Amino acid sequence: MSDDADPRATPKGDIPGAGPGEPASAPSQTKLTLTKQRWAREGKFLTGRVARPESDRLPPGQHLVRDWPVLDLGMQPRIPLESWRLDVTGAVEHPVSWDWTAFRAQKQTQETTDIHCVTAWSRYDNRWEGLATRDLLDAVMPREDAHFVMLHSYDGYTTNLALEDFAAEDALIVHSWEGKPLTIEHGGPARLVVPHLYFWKSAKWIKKIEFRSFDKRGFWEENGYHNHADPWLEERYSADE
Ligand SMILES: Nc1nc2c(c(=O)[nH]1)N[C@H]1C(S)=C(S)[C@@H](COP(=O)(O)O)O[C@H]1N2
Ligand SMILES: [Mo]
Repeated sequence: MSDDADPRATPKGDIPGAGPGEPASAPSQTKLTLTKQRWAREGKFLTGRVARPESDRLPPGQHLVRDWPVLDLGMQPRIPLESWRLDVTGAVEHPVSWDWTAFRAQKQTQETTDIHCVTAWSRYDNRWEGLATRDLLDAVMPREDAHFVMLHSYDGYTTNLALEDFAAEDALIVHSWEGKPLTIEHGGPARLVVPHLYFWKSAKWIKKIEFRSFDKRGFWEENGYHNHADPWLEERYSADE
């Protein structure tokens, strides 16, 4: 038995009132829900990731460490909380410039995730707390032409991500690790953590998040690293692109 042949059947995935050219019917159709429906239609944020058994937890070519190595360009900026700012700019409906109090007043999320560094160490079970990138997206509302994100840091570092990678459900802008404020060497006051990509995509000392229509390579992406950086596909070097 099948109802496939019935031409009157509503196509799967059809979102009432949000089709092309159709006005939103209910007053509850806010701009935000419409944007989310558009993302759903376009398949945004479907990264194709699957849950893995414990035996498959370590990506190819990685080894496990228990300590947490420090890697950066050698300059660790010290930003007093009184002068700290996070600017969210570019292709968004509502740009923001949060001071520390405003940033800490955002909705809080906790996640426990693994770190995979391109220099071949991985560290399991890091307990983070901060602002989920999806909640940041709800606050600033990316415009329809926003497809990429550039992260700018207080040490001059940059790194680029596709919007759907930035918006991964476990991606956070963190201020705490294991229940304590993030130390300066690991990117405090606040850093990005995008667990499903190599760790160079997780900008420390975050200063500005810029939404863009076109992609542009960040610091390591310009200097020989892969533009995407999926550890499960060993996307380490730009020569492999
Ligand atoms: N601002 C900034 N963020 C950065 C870097 C940097 O040099 N500056 N290095 C990246 C690299 S290459 C890695 S592996 C991780 C290291 O983070 P950790 O020192 O907390 O282990 O930070 C990433 N984020
Ligand atoms: Mo790295």
